[in-house]
Amino acid sequence: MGLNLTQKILKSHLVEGELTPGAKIAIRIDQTLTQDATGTMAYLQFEAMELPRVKTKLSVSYVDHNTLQTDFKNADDHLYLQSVAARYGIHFSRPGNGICHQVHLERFGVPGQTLLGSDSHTPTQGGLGMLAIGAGGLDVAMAMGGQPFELACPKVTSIRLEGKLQPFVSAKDVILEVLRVLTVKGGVGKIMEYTGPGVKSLSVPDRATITNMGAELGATTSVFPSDARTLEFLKAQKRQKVWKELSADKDAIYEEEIVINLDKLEPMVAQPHSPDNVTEVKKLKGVKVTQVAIGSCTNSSYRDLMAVANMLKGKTVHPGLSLLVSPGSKQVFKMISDNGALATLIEAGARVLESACGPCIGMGAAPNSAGVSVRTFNRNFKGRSGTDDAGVYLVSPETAAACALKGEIADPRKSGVKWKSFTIPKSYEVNDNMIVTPPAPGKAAKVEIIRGPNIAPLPRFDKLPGRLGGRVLLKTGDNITTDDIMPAGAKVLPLRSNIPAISEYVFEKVDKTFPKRAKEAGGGFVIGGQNYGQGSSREHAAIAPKYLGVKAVIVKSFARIHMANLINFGILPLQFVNESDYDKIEQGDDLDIDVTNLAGNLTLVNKTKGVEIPVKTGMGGRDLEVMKAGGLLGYAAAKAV
Ligand code: MIC
Ligand code: SF4
Repeated sequence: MGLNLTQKILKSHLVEGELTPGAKIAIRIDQTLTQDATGTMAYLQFEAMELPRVKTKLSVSYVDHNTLQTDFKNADDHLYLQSVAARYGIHFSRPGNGICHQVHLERFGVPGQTLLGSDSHTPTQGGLGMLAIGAGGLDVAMAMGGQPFELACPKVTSIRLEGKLQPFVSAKDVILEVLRVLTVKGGVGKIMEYTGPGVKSLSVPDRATITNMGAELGATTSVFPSDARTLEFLKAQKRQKVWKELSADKDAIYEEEIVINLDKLEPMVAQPHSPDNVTEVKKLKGVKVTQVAIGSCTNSSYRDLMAVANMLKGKTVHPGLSLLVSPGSKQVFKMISDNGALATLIEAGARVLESACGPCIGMGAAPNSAGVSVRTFNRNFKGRSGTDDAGVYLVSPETAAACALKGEIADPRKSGVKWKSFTIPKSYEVNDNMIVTPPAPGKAAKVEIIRGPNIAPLPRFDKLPGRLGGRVLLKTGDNITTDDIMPAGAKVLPLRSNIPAISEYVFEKVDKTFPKRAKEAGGGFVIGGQNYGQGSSREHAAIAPKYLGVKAVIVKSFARIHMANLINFGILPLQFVNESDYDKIEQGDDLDIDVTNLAGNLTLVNKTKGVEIPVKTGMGGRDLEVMKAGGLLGYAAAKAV
C-alpha cells in the first residue's frame, strides 16, 4: 500500500508509536521557530532546562508581534530575546526583518523536514513541503532541548485541486472555500494534504497562503508536495541546495477527500466574526468599507503586494476609507521599493506600516466604532482588531484592492483593471543582514542575558492533588478563542513575559470580573462548548488562568494546541462523555471530582444540582504523567532527578 506525503514525512521522523490515526506518536523535530509574544516564555522555559545550547538543526527567534514600543516593555523583551538567542545558539531575526512565517519561508524552510513553532500559523511552511506544526512555547522549548514532539497521529485529508485559478481569484479564495466547506473545527485531528493536477498551477507563496490559513480549520497542519514550483522558489531565494522532490505515492490512501475546482472558484470573503463564515464577494457587493488592511503572514508576500500595486496604479483610494499596507518581510519591502510598486501604493494613498504583524494582532490601526474593515488576514474574531464593535471581513489581496478603490465590498473582476498574471522573479533580493547568526559555543557561553524589569520569573505550580473542588467561575458557549481567554492587542501583549500582570486580563472580553472572582473564590472551574481554545498557540491562555487558580476546564471538545497547553501547565482538561450534560452545570455551581485515576471515565459531582456527570480526560501516554506532576516543567524536573 502506498504512502501519502504526510505519512512519509512522519515515518522518517517517527521516534515512538505507530502511524495509526488517533494513536500517540512522537516525532523528531529538525527546526524550531518562536516569535516575540510567545518566545519570551519559551526561552525562560528553555533556560530552566539548564542546557548549554539548542539541539535542533536550526532554531530561529523572530521579533514581529510586539513592535509597537509605547514604553520600555517590548524593547526590554527584544533585548532579552536577542541575548538569549546568542547565548543558546539560536538565529535572531531582528525587529524590522519581517513576519516570522514569511521570513522563514524565504530563508529557512526545508522540504521534508519538521518544524515546531510557537505560533499557530507555523504550518505556513507546508507550502514548501515541510511538516510544520504550531505548539505552545513549552513544547517548542522541549524541542529545542532535543526532545521529540508528542501528538495524536492525525488523519490525512486529501484536498484535491482541479483546474487553474481564473484572473483576480487567488490562493486566499481557495482556503476560504475550504473553510466554508469544513468550518473552524473541520480540521481537528487532521493534516490537510494538497493533491491533484491543480497543485502545479500554484507558486510557493500561493501555497503558503493556503497552508497558513489551514490553521483556522483547527488542523494539525497542511502540506503541499515539493516539486518543480518549489525548486523555482528556492532557486530564486538562492537556496536550491535544500530542495528535494517529495510527493505522495500514486496509490496513497487518504481518510477523506475534498475536491476543489479552481476554474470555478469565485472571490470569497469571511464575514464577521469567524473565518468560516464564508460567502462569495459578489453577495456582499455594496457594503460600505471604512478600512482596508493588506498584510499579515497570510497575504504579504511580494506576489501579493505586486497584485495590489497593479490594481492601484494611477488611482486613488476611496475617500471614505483608510488603506494600510504592511509588507511581510524586509525582502518584500526592499523589492517593492526598488521596482516602484511602493511608490505606486504611496501615490494611491496607502499608509505604509513596518514589516510586522501590526493590525492583525491589534497592534495599532484599530478600526472606527462600528467600522467595517476588510483585511487580507486570517482571523476576524470579535474585538481582535482592537475595536469591539467593528466588523472584520477577510479577503484576498485582489479583493482588498478592489474594495479600497470602491469604498465598498467589491468584486475584483469588476474593477476594470487589466489582469496581470504573476511569475516568481528569477531571483529575490537576498540580504540576511537583519538575521543575527549565533556565536560559536565557546563565545556563546560568555554572552550575558539581558533581563529588563518586564521579564518576570516563571511561576511554579504544585502537583495535581487527588481531588479537585470549587465553584464554576464561568460557563461559555462553542468556539471560544484564545483571544477570548487571553486577549492580545497593544495594551496586553507587552505583558507576555509577566504572568502576574497579564493574568489581570483573563477573559476580559467575555467577563471583566473573572480575574477578581477567580482569586476571591480561590480558583475553580471553567465550562465550555465545542472547539474550546481555537486560534492562537499562546500558552498564556493556560498559564494565566492557572495562575488565577483555574483547576479544570470541562468542555464538549478542545482545540488541539490549547488542550496541550492546559496539560503543560497543569490545568486538567475534561470532556463530557455525553455532550448534553453540558446543560447540567451552571455558572456558580459547586463541583467536586476525584482525580486519583485519570485514565477512563471520571465522575464529576455537581453538588449544587445533586447530579453525577461522567467526564473523561481524553489523555494518554506521557500526558497522564505530566498532568499528575502539575505540568511539563514539574514532570521534566522530576525526571531529571
Ligand atoms: C495570533 O495570530 O493570534 C498570534 C498572535 O500570532 C498567536 C500567537 C500569540 O498569541 O502570540 C498565534 O497564532 O499562535
Ligand atoms: Fe502575526 Fe497575524 Fe500571523 Fe499571528 S496571524 S503571526 S499576529 S501576522
